[in-house]
Amino acid sequence: MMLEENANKLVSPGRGILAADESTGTMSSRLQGVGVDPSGEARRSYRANLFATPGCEAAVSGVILYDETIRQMMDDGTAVPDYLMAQGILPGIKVDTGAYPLANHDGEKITEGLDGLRTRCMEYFNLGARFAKWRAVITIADGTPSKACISANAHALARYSAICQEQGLVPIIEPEVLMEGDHDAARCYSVTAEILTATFAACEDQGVHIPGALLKPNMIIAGNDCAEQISREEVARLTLKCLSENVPQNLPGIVFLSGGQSDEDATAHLNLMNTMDENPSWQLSYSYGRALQAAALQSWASGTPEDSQNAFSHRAKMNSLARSGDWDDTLED
Ligand code: 5MM
Repeated sequence: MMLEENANKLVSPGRGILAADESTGTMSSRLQGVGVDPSGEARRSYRANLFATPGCEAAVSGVILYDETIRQMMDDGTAVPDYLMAQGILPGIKVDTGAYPLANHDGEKITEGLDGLRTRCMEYFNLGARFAKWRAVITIADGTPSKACISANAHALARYSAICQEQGLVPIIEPEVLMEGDHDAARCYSVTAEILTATFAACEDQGVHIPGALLKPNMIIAGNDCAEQISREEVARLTLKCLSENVPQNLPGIVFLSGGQSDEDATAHLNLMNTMDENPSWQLSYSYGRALQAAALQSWASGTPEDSQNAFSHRAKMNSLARSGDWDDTLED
């Protein structure tokens, strides 16, 4: 079955996903952050250079694109999804339309985009997409997340997944528990367990075919403002424990988000999980945005296009090694 085949391709050994699906507002502010004037052409040329990195297909199985990018061209006029496909990289597409305030629940968000999703998926499939992504945002604070936020987002993730599969797209299910806040790792654990349980229960209700889907979760980490940070080993151990308790065994793979971790932390955590004895049934891989692009973006602004490709190539290689537990920090020098 094509869904299962593509899901397994995305988590094939030594490879992972590049999340390059920043919406126009986010990508523009990232470019402005390094001193580059944002425009459609600025976003295109930065990303086209990234995708053209020589040899990156060894570490990149798929790229998540944004609506603007899936319609853009590489420098030589080849359509971006056609170029990626020719390199053996599956094109993906972000299909949610963003996270908006959840009515009656201050500070909480619901991800929108279900209206018209079937039609948009048909168009994206015809443009070359073979997988999709939808991100739910869960904020930890006093009294949140609410039951309403958990159940509404879980329901939307499941509805999205069912529609994508119907249209031949592998859904990446991304329920992100944010790192912002002063909560400890135990609270991150319990909230992550709660959203994962609710999401997979909703997926079962909607008839989602789990062997044809991937999960993109956060790791178990104390909030940015928490005084008690935990070690890399603890992050890896707790993350695996939480996933083992709350994720179906027949899911082909887990592709983590980096969520604002440093580049090296994101790599080290993944590496540690891939060296642990627990031996989970799913592949453990990456779908990093910032942790794969931060250095490349900086070099795009301050160096040559080749410098940017070298920076991306290095991070991609480090994370590729982390897939088999073969990374260590001496390789970063
Ligand atoms: C790449 O950024 C994605 C889209 O973000 P916006 O809709 O806010 O512009 C985002 O969903 C991303 O794919 C995930 O958060 C993972 O990226 P990180 O940087 O957390 O690894």
